[in-house]
Amino acid sequence: MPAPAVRAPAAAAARAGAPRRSVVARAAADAYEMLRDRPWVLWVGGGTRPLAGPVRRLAAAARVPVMATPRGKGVIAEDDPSYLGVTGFAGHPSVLAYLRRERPEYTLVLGSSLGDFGSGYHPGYAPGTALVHVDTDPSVFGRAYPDVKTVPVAADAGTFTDELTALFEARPSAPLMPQPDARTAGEATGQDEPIHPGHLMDAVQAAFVGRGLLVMAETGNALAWAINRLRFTDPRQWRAPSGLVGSMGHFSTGVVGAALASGRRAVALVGDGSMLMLNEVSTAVATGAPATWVVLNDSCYNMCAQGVEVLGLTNVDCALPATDFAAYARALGAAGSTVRRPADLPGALRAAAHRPGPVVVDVHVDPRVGAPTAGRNAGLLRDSAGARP
Ligand SMILES: Cc1ncc(C[n+]2csc(CCOP(=O)(O)OP(=O)(O)O)c2C)c(N)n1
Repeated sequence: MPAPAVRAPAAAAARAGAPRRSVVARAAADAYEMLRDRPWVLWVGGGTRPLAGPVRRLAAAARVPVMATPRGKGVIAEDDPSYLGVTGFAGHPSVLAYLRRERPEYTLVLGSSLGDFGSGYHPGYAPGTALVHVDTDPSVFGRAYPDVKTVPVAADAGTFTDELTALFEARPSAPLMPQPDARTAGEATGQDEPIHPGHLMDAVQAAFVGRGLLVMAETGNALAWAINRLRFTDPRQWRAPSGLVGSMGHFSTGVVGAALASGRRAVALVGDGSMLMLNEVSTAVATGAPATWVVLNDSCYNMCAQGVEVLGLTNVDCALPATDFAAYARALGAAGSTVRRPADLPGALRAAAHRPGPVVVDVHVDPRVGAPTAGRNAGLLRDSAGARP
């Protein structure tokens, strides 16, 4: 069947502000006509974190594969067969491979501005015909992919999703895209010392993820490893900074507020540089907050060290003095433990999960292992010649 022409957006739907439900319904009907018998994928971002239920219903009704930005992890359960993987910063190369192979004509974007963090502006995420981009902020339309047709829908993602789902549920269609490949678990890590950061993430997954706890990862290699390696089935259990410019110190402090607000243990995965820059261990001791810091201790601002090496820059000093964060924690009145051997990780993390107050787990990780930021660094090289939004 020939592809339908890309329609102009319902004019009223492209207006700023909150359009009436009937206007959103019309925009959803237009999108349905566009998507119903063409190959397409769904791309969800952090804005859909409160909409996991409706987004999952849409994905099931439309039988469409779903990819997520780093902040959208868990909106579709990361073990769901329809899940493609993570896009953008520290995302999965398997997503790009799938899109290259299957060539969707359309991509429906919900809850993401498709910024540097979510897309890296990688051309491989762009569909063949058009992006259907739903956002309450019209300034995001066309920004990431100015050369790709965008059908803008200025609407609340939740309302739009419900309207579109109802249409797909009324007329179930056959899947038009093949099921994603099973995502590989990531590079094998072994039991060597110092600890492979991927191995640490596997231990974090086993100790903390899926137990109703909030896990947050700080800017730096901790963030890259967490995005790439951890698998969430609930977006409420995962927080990433809201942009690549996320400030160090964001979660090494914020974990205390998160623990106090939720009344449950919150876990921050942080670099030693972040921990030295800013932390609130003392506040956690004062308040009894059940906060956990898992420190990726590599005596280095390693995201910078690995980045400048790829970019061919020299004379950038990223080294940090060795620091004993377990001793530091104890000096402040918190519990602290040091882990150097992979075999000791599960026990140390389990103990941290069950202690009542603040805990710092100081994990000596191997600084030589490249973080999964090759795509990001390649993007920096690719874009260095041209202006980006
Ligand atoms: C306040 C602040 N300063 C500088 C940066 C730039 N920056 C991003 S990651 C990073 C290095 C992080 O080092 P560390 O916390 O030790 O983590 P690692 O990458 O070594 O795991 C720096 C300096 C930033 N994001 N925020």
